Amino acid sequence: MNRFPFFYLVGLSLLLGCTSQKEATHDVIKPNIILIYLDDLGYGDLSSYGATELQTPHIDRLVHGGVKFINGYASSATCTPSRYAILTGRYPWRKNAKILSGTAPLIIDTAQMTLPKMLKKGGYATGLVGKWHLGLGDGSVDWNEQITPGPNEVGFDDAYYMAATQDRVPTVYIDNGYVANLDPNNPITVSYKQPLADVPTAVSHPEKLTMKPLIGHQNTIVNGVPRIGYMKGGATARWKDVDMADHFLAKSQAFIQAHKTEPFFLYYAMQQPHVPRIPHPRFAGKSKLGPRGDVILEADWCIGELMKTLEEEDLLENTLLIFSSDNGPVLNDGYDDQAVELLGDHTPTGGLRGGKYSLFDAGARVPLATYWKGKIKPTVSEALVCQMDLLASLARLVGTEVATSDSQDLLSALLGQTHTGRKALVIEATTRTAYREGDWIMIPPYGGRKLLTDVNIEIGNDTTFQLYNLKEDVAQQHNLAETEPERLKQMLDAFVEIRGE
Ligand code: NG6
Ligand code: CA
Repeated sequence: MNRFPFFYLVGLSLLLGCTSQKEATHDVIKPNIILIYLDDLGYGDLSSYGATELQTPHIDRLVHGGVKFINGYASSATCTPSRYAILTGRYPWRKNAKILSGTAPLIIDTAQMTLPKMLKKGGYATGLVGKWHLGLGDGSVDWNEQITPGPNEVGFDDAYYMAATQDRVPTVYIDNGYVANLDPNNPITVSYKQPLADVPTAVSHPEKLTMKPLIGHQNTIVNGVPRIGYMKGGATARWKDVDMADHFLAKSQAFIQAHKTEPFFLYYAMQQPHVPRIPHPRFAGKSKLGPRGDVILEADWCIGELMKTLEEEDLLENTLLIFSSDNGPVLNDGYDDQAVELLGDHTPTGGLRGGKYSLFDAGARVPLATYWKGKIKPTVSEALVCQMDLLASLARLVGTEVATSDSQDLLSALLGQTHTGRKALVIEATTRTAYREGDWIMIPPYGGRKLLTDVNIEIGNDTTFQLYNLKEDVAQQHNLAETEPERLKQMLDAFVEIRGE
């Protein structure tokens, strides 16, 4: 491994931090990188981002001990597009990325540059543990054979994952392209089109339900929970929802231990607090907020355990941790888990407007923090940054050349050395887009419902242009489109140019 580029590229300020002999001679050169990515965690869901009804001490340790971004964005307000962007460094609307079913084909081109491929080029061992949701196979997956292409074909040496979401079949773990613990005598069939014979669903066997659906989620019942899609067989391979968190944690710890003597990149894609929210019994009832709060506490504990492993292995000072979420919060996302009823004074959006699925800011603005013990000085940064920027930024960190267009090199902001980030960003929500520039956000007119009544979220549609100053009006209550026509025009022109329309 060539160690020199790091020193030239990262610059003097970081180098000055490398005082000890140990750091100067090895570990610090290519830090391990761990991307901790939650699912549907809102801007206000952490005590370090203002929550008072939930305490998340382990995540807070990262947020308060590193750079806490207050203008950090996922590319999108739903999962698949955000995950596409964070892994490819490309705007997801260029690919028309949308929430995928459990049988959708892989949407990342295997020739496409990705974050794990770039890091592999830089000498990293790369691992995925957790939620994938970027599609698998080429359109005709046999779940009983090798499932390819998938994460291993887009840059992960080692990948242990669920295909889509916890609420979608197949409800099995996949270990490097093969369903884990599959008994060939009990093969798996998955269908999103028609029901499978003799498979209990929420409609045919409501008495088998331990969690009731409110919207959708009417199909095959697994562990008492009705899912989206139909699945038969695979009895020995089916996951247990209650120990999914422990399972992914153990896999992550094993990956760290297996690669502790070489630079590694771990994408730890946690499932909380996406539905169905099923905490391990150790966490059930631990928050006052019902399962949604309980699984956030569970995720926080897992992150604490991961940190312990890094400390025990003496890796913490040589590991850059990046914490974020794929999109904003939702309470009722289709199951009766009392998220609305038990909310009390908790504000998952942290005062932003909208939520998951929304072009308003709670859709894509999420907690985002970087932590590197001894290297990053604690600070709160206003820099506008997007998860999509990790590709270009980390390429500079590890000294790998990579051609990017949408992904911007914001390494200095990510390391807290500057509070200057992007000038502008296009955000996406259910295939609609909006444009942020400086403190301003412009949402073009979109027809359709303003309120997604199923989830009770305002999604940003209006028949006229919307223009908000997020610094003065974080809750997006004052539409200034009419009073700021020149700004509106300038932003619209810039937006159209990026969108290429
Ligand atoms: C929606 C599901 C929701 C969730 C979401 C994907 C229904 C009614 N709603 O279609 O429960 O699964 O898709 O969430 O089925 S995401 O975080 O993966 O984007
Ligand atoms: Ca999500």
